Amino acid sequence: MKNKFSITLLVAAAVFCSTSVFAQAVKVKPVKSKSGSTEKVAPTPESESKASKGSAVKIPVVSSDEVTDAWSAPAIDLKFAPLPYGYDALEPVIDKLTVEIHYDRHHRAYYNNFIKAIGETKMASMPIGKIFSNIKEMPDAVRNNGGGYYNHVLYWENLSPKGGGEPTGMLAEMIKKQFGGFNEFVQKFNDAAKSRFGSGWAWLSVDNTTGELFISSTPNQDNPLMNSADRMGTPILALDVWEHAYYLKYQNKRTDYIDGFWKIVNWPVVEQRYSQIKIAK
Ligand code: MN3
Repeated sequence: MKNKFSITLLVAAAVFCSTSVFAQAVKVKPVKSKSGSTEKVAPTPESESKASKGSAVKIPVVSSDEVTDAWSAPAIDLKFAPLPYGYDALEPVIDKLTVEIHYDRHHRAYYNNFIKAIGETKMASMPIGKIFSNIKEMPDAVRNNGGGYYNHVLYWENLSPKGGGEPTGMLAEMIKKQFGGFNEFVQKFNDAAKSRFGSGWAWLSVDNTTGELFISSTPNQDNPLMNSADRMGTPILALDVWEHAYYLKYQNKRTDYIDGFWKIVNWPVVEQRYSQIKIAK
């Protein structure tokens, strides 16, 4: 069994490292299984179908303080990754100028200010997930800029000009099991995104203690990894509902932007994140 899980883990790591622009930029080390460790990765759709088609869906449990291995580096070593596509690639859902300003000015500023805020402090050597899980004790500059940096990496990565449609495999099964179906899930996510007052984010995450999927929204640049969150978890789908994400094209019509979002969601990336989440036995 141990070998099987090791293989699953290495395959998942290889897929992740070969497809993630962020992972390439940061030069993430492949995931290694620790001797005697009880941690495992959630089964991939492939391994699941090979193992026991039609068997009960197991709920993965996330180990605390873990984001993904892409984020395990000391925070000071994290890089500002290239955008995974051109500025105009998400048109007509998100226009070229919005993507350019959002990525090259807003996102870049969060990154620069985050690195500036943690430099010469003990936070520099901490993984960003560890900083987030203690965020209530950290300075506001770290909370706002660290969140702003991390959240946007997830957001750009979970969008694609070839996106849309529905998830498959384990994630699709879990969405059906927990929300009743894909359409019900979208409705609930939209409600969270539309009802967030002011600036913030909507999320699909995996609960840190129960392993269940859950939908939430956070204010400002907070995220579900932060110990300030109403419910903590590891986010696998991010939607930015700050006005800077949509105002040039949609003005006050946040609802239209949210409806368009589903046409460009990169489900393979979201599924990959889900499969990478570690199980604490
Ligand atoms: Mn933004």
